[in-house]
Amino acid sequence: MKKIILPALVATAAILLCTLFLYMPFFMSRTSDEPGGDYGSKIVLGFAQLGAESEWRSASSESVKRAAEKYGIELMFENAQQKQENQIKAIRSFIAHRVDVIAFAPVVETGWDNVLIEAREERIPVILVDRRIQTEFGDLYASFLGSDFADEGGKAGRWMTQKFAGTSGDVNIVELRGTDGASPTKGRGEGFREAISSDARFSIICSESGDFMRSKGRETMEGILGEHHVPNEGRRIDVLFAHNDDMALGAVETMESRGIAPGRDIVIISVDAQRSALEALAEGKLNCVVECSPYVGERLMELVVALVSGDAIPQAIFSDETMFTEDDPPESLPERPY
Ligand code: GZL
Repeated sequence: MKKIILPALVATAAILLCTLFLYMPFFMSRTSDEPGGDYGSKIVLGFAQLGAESEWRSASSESVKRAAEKYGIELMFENAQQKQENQIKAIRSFIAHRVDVIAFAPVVETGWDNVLIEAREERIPVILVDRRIQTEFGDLYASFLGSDFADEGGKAGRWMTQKFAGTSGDVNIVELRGTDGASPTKGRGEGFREAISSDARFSIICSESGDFMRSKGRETMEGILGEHHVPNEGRRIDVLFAHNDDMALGAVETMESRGIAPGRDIVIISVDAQRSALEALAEGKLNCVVECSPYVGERLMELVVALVSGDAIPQAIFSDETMFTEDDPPESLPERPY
């Protein structure tokens, strides 16, 4: 009897094992038809945010966190307080944790090759969010998801030339730059200069960095006004171009403290179009606000899922953006979700 049962048991076990190995990939698969579906084991995304320097940055972080929740993706989130060494440390910790994908907003363009080569060697794909990097290697990141900064600067410059069309005399411009070495600072500055280059009346008489921060925008504008805006001595600022809302609103505070009417005595153009800037636009304190969208969280999660599923993704994805001006009725300005 034993001679029959034992071989039958062994044969049954062998058939079961073969079946299990045959269907194993289906049990291990992470893909799911719907976002937030059950991927089997959760996808883990490491996100190295650059800081919390502005209203825009806070909205960007909120967008990523909400989207990770919605897509059922486990998020390891680090805030680098605007220090590159902290972002590099965070990326290294993600590599050590063997996350599925790394995403980060590079605080500056250079100095990323070594840590991204480490990620490549561990075969962990990287997505650049918001800001770009300079590298001679063509395979250090899978995609860039963000804005066309030169186009944003160009929109600001073209609006200004239209604003002063039909007037005569020089137009003195001061610029509050973002963080030096950051891709939005470079792009917006270049785009703005290109747009105004055809008319010699326009000159940028002063450019200083406010590091995308409201406090630094306020402090920096104090010095600029003291040196360049003394109308009874013939020194006048006609336009402020601020690379983001927070610096523009800091400058507005300084102007008001000195009896200068922002948006009337000095035309003010800013970039981001976050809630506070749209409110200031409606109050007539800003004249033009170019949109830069921070709400890329869901798009990012779609890219993460695609990468983990082995699907190809685009090299670069740009946000659709517009511009709001003093001519827009306040009630037409968009609500910001956060
Ligand atoms: C632009 C982003 C900039 C915002 C600022 O994509 O990197 O950084 O314009 C933010 O508000 O600080």
